[in-house]
Amino acid sequence: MEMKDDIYIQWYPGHMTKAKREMQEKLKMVDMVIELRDARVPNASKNPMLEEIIQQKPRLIILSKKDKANAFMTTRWIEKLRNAHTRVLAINILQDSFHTQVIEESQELMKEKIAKMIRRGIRPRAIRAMVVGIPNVGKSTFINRIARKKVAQTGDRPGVTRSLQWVKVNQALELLDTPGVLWPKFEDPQVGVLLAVTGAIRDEVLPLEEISVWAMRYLISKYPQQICDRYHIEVEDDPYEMFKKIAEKRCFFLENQKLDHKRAMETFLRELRDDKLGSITWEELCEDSECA
Ligand SMILES: Nc1nc2c(ncn2[C@@H]2O[C@H](COP(=O)(O)OP(=O)(O)O)[C@@H](O)[C@H]2O)c(=O)[nH]1
Ligand SMILES: [Mg+2]
Repeated sequence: MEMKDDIYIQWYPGHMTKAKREMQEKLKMVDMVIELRDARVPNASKNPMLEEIIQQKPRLIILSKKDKANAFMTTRWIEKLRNAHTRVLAINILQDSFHTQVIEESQELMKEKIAKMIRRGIRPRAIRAMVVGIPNVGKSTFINRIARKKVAQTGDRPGVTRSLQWVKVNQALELLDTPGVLWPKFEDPQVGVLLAVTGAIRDEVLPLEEISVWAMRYLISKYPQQICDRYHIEVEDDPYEMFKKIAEKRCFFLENQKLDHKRAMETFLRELRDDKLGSITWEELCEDSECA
């Protein structure tokens, strides 16, 4: 049985320290890091300590779930995140064929190191990379698809020590078979909201009203047309008015004949996550360096 990663379980301080230390151990074995983030929330889906953990290792950022994000915003995020030792690709991991692209980007990142080896007469071995990211960004799906087989991940359980296994992508690139699972930026409440909106956090642990009202407010200001197209209602500034209209439109009534706002909120959130409101990016580019 595959254990589903969860944003909240296990992340007490001791566990974070352990995850960090384990990753630093594994990093000694790799040339570069493939960091997965969710293209809809490129900032909220990062680990706050990643840069400190990977130090100066070259990094390929994969913005996953490209199909669910706004294409224009994804282009802008790619530009924002790219730098001298970071390359960025946006992909739909479930459908795109990204095998060649990932190999080429990795070779590009390792170009100087490879050239140096060749100059010194050393035949370059395959580039070794490690996949890292917070839960639910698509790490397992990515490894399985790029390896073109189901990679066993028995080492996911804590306390199971085993030797490092490499998954061969081709003769130029191999990956560590288990991804490094890191924690999100818990201390920022907005990150919690964004991870909830995108469905990375189980609904039982979040306040439905806060999440749906925030999401509706954001759509009203950035994606009003997508609300119109879905619900055929006129868009107003007040999110609560919108839930009222949705309840009316869908005939969501309580036993006392009053409108059932809660049901409208639940329906809206479910439809959002099922992509019924189209492709949406939930984070604007921020100017401060916190964002990269
Ligand atoms: N639409 C879409 N879904 C994806 C994509 N990548 C992963 N998923 C889905 O996201 C969920 C989490 O993926 P998983 O590989 O388990 O994430 P992990 O926790 O990082 O290992 C699964 O339901 C995947 O099918 C993508 O690019 N597009
Ligand atoms: Mg996984």
